[in-house]
Amino acid sequence: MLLYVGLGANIGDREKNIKTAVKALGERIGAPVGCSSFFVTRPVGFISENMFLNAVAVFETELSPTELLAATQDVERRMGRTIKSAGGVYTDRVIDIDLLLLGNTVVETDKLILPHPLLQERRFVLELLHELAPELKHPLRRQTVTEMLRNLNKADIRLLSAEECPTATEAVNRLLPQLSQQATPLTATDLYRLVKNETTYVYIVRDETANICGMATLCLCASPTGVKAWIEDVVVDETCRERGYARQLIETLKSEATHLQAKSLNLTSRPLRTAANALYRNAGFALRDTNVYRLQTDL
Ligand code: PH2
Ligand code: MG
Ligand code: MG
Repeated sequence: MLLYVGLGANIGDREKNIKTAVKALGERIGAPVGCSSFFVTRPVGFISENMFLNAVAVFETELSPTELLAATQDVERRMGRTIKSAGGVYTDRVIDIDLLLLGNTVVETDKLILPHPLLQERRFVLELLHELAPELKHPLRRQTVTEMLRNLNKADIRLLSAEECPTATEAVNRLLPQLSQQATPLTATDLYRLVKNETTYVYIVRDETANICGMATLCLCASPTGVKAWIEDVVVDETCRERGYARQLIETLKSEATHLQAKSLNLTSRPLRTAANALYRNAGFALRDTNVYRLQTDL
């Protein structure tokens, strides 16, 4: 049966640790038949300055779930993994070996759960599993790895509330330089004033771990010919690209503008921003045949 194993290390020679573990497992449980690339990932679920190196490997094995657990734990111990977790809190580790999937096996004891119960929530597992087996099905959820990854890529997009301003300021200030080199940092009070402004709506994008990784602003502009909505300051953090967040953000803004009864939804984008422009066109925005004038001062 095919066994998918998640490997992680965040101290020592991380690459060597993972390679040693794959080799040791191969000798104990059966031949390795594939290994993903190695990814550097931020620690998830605990705070540490030591980044992880993660990989997923697949083995052909005849062993039972219990035998597999004993084998992986033995390899971890031999490699110097002493503490599993301190009082339920994750700790730095030279190696962590997790049993992810064993064919269609479903097991639930107090020692072992298969498939791995957090599989569908962990990007550092799904992205790597996706390299090896995009169409592999989760025996209980009946979803493929591609589908689980798509679920993970669903951004949480909501209006920024006044209460969130103090904690969101730092993240917003990380995004601003990606919008414009001239952008000056905001204080929590600046952000609070924006949020309190009745014609300004600040939307925040959060990933699956609730990290702020994007934003956009909808500005309502009322005039005698109706309310026009303008999209301003669309940005998705460079570390979170290729997850479709920008597209989801624009779709949210479209539906919000409709709810706010705006007569039109407008945005400007420089011609050289080809990726952004393609995204806007795909979202139904058309280039307007109009001249845009801007006063040549520092106003
Ligand atoms: N493993 C954990 C907890 N957090 N974060 C990353 N990035 N990679 C891991 O392998 C990992 C983690 C518990 O096993
Ligand atoms: Mg783990
Ligand atoms: Mg583990």
